[in-house]
Amino acid sequence: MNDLMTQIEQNKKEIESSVVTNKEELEAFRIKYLGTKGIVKAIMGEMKNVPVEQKKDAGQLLNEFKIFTEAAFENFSNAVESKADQIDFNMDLSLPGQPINIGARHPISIVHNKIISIFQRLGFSVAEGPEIEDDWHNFTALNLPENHPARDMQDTFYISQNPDWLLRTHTSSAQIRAMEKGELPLRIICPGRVYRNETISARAHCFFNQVEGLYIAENVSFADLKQTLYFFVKEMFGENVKVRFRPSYFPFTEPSAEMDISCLICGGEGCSVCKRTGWVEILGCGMVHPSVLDNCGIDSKKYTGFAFGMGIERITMLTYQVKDLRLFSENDVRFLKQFTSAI
Ligand code: 2U9
Repeated sequence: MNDLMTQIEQNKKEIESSVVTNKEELEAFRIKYLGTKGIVKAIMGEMKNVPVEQKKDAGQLLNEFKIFTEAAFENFSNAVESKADQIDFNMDLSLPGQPINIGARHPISIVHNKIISIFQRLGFSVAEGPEIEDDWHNFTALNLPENHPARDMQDTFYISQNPDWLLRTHTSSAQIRAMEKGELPLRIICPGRVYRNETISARAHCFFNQVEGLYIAENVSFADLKQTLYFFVKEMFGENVKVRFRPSYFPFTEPSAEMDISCLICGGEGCSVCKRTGWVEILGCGMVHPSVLDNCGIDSKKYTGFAFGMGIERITMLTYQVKDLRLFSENDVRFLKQFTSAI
């Protein structure tokens, strides 16, 4: 036991006077004292020679020594690390730094920003709403009452705690909320993520992004709608792109139309992208249905309005020739780093 105490005391003194200034010395210290063949282990091995009645005291002494040695190692280690952090004033500061990978904006964000900036120049402001909606704002207020057949095409996900809650199928719900505030005239665009209960494929996903627009004032006409969308197309796709409107049906607009642009790939000659028609559909639009205005407390005798909606993924696919929708949400950097934007 006395022998053990002497050994511990000697080693403690030695540790206290040790000098560790760099990583090599730190490692040498660790091996000497804390390694598998180190002094702490060796002294512990001598426990077997200690008489039984002294084993408890000896064990305590040994444990204290182990903690003392480990603490010393920790202190030396911290000192060496902080020294490594210090600036080396002899280094050449004129050398180029390590390149920083700054990444790239997501193609959906690039197109989203471009669409928004075009409409902002026309006086539209951005309005947002919740992604978890209630039945009224997503369907009923938009002339889609319960059991309306058009609900079938917009099947979505419901929240089990409350059958009235769902994931919005379009950003029209945000527009309903803006209309309910009653501040007229209203000129807004609503970008955002929307959801549909679809089987995922190259052409469909359970979520995508939309930009919808709404202009309500006195004497707003279909001519205003057409001019606004002409301006958008020219700014978005260039001066030479042609536009056509086809009659359509949406429960929330009357009359309704779909707008096509001349194919960006073949210029209207016919190719695989436009399925040899020379035209590609880019958005839906129409005059806001009077019932929708009335549902939001707006006098449909005094006010009229137009609305339009487009899928950002669709516009992005056309702009960048992306053939598979799933690429936008897979987060594969090899795909994402190919897009550049000034915005
Ligand atoms: C209010 C009233 C009317 C918005 C409109 C469309 C036509 C349309 C689709 C385009 C592709 C949805 O993303 S998509 O699948 N949208 O065709 N959207 S009119 O009409 C509104 C909106 C708000 C209060």
